[in-house]
Parts: sequence; structure tokens; C-alpha cells
Amino acid sequence: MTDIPKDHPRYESLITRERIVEGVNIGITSKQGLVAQGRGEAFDYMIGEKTTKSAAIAERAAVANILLADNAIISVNGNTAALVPDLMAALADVTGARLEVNLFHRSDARVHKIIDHLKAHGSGVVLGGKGDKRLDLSHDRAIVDEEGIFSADVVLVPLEDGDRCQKLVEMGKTVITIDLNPLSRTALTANITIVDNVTRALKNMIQFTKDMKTQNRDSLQEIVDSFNNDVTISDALYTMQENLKNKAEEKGLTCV
Ligand code: PTJ
Repeated sequence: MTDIPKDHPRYESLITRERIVEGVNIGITSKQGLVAQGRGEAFDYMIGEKTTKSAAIAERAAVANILLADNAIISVNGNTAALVPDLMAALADVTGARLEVNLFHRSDARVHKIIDHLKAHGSGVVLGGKGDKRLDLSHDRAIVDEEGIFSADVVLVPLEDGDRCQKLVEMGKTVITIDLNPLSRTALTANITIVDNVTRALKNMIQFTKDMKTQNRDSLQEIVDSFNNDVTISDALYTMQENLKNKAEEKGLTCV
């Protein structure tokens, strides 16, 4: 890893990038994952590199859904395994959800490397190694575990690529995504879209779970019922528009 000095103004962003590169070097992240990370960084600039109020509302609604679930699964891919293995393990631990490795650019070797990596970062059971069921999709994200994603009622799919999200919604599951691009197919299809960096979102969700865990089911259900995903997506778009406009005004620019 390149040595990034702590006082570098872009320290957090550069360290995140190093983690993805390291993920590719050790064989847990796909090369395509580098492109996905770059896209995420661009949208993070536009959202202001912080958790917005509407993202925090979506994170609370996500936690309420997970706490109410009978079988909640957190899906892990090559990017999230490299970026946030400890936070994934901690979120599973505090919510009682289970982790399942599910890959677009799938190989059995990479699935098992990610399972080992998650365990080395504190995870208990990690599903995804069996691959004993298929979703009705024509690519390898279709391969899932029967006791995991296939039978889950709530699934968290961070940094997802569209098709599977739609399929899971069609199967009647509650699908939560974390995606900095509010216009992606996944963001527009999921039941709960958290427009936030996965590095911030998971930290918040762990804290919210600790705060909400003692609430009774009725009050968790109220949080779920009052959530509106269209408002969340539109707030993210307006926030980006506002941030861009403010930046242009700071520069004294007008349209040509
Ligand atoms: O490990 P695999 O084989 O399962 O592949 C994983 C990737 C991420 C490569 C695959 O799912 C993919 O190609 O995803 P996409 O279509 O690039 O979508 C990823 C989405 O996540 C994009 O909308 C990005 O803007 C967004 N994103 C990228 N980095 C972050 C992010 N959202 C939140 N936090 C990030 N750090």
C-alpha cells in the first residue's frame, strides 16, 4: 500500500482507494470493482462527502426492517469485502443478520477467499459457499444459498448492479441498498435506498442498531411504515443539484 500521510487533505478518500487496490492485489476484489469505486467517489463529491439527513432516515428505516426480519441477509461482494470487512462483521453481529458472499464476477476461489477474509475480520458464519439455489437470472449473481438470500425476507445489497435487486424485489423480499448513485437501476428499484458511502452508512447503521434495539416491534414498524423511498431519492438529487449550484456561485460563474 502507498503510504498516505495522515495530514493529506484527501486522506480518507485516498485510504479507501488503497483498500480497493489492495483487495484486487489479494484476489478478493474484481478489477471492475476499481471502476465502481471511481464512480462512487464522483457521486460522493456531489453529495458533499457526508451523510445527509435523508440518508440517515433511510439508514434508520433499514435497521428497523432488519431488526423486524425473520431471516435478514447482508450480501457481500468484492468491493465491500475490501472496504468494510470489520463493519460488515459488526453489523451482522449487532443485528443478528447473516453475511452471504454473492458475486457478479464469480469464481469459487474468490467466494472462498472472501469468506476467509471476513472471518479473519471477526465474522462468524458466512454463507455463500454452498450456492445450492439459483435466482431466475442469466448471470452468476443468480447463485445463492437456499438458507440465505433465497429464503431471506430482508436483504441488504450494497454496491449492487441492478438485475438481482429487481429479481429480489419481484420475489417479495424487502431490498435495501447502499449506493452513492441515486440514478442507478438498483437505487431506483430497491425498497430502501441509502445514498451514502458504504464506509459511513455501515458505521451509522451499527450505532442506530444499538440505539433502536430495545424499541418494541410496534415502534420499529412505525419507522418502517413512515419511510418513503421516492422522497429519499429526490432529496439526494436535490442535494447534489444544490451543492453543484453553490460551488458554481462560489466561483462567481454564470451559465454561458
Ligand atoms: O465483486 P463483484 O464481482 O460482485 O462485483 C462488484 C461490483 C461493484 C464491481 C459490481 O457489483 C458492479 O459492477 O457494480 P456497479 O454496477 O458498478 O454498481 C456499483 C454502484 O455502487 C455504483 O452505482 C457506484 O456509484 C456505487 N458505489 C461505488 N462505490 C461506492 C458506491 N456506493 C456507496 N459507497 C461506495 N464506496
